[in-house]
Amino acid sequence: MNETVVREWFDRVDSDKSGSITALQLKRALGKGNLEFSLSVVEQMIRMYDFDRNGTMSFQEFLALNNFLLKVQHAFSDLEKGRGFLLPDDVFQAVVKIGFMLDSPAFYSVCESFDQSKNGRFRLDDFISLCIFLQSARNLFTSFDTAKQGRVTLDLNQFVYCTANCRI
Ligand SMILES: [Ca+2]
Repeated sequence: MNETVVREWFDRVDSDKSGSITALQLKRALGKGNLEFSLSVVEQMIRMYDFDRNGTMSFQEFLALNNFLLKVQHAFSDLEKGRGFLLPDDVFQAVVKIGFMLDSPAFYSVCESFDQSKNGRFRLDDFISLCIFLQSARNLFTSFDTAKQGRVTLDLNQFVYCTANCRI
């Protein structure tokens, strides 16, 4: 998708022509593309790339979000094999493709929490929600891992802050 196409989409979603997209506008637009997310998932999407932290998406911020969503959608389509859903093993391969290396306990807990219908089948919106969670967790982790050692020490307040920010 080139920038002009994204610009046109952005302008359509920005129905009140304010120059930025709100969570509700984005939720409606994704719903038209058959992607149904709860408002809290859409808010989390915005938080990931809301660089100026004003709660809405400017076009530049939206470009970054769009790149992430495209990467996630490609990983999904590479592995769904025409079924329209991924099985847990496919989800594992797909998240590796996107750049997340998780061990089994971490991977299976994430799978369990995003398997909305509890049948081991991940549709595109489940998979996107799962990836949004992982990306948000990584962003938060990175913000605490200031020494870049792949390890952080948190006190209870920081731990509560992290879990509250990742909950979707
Ligand atoms: Ca913003």
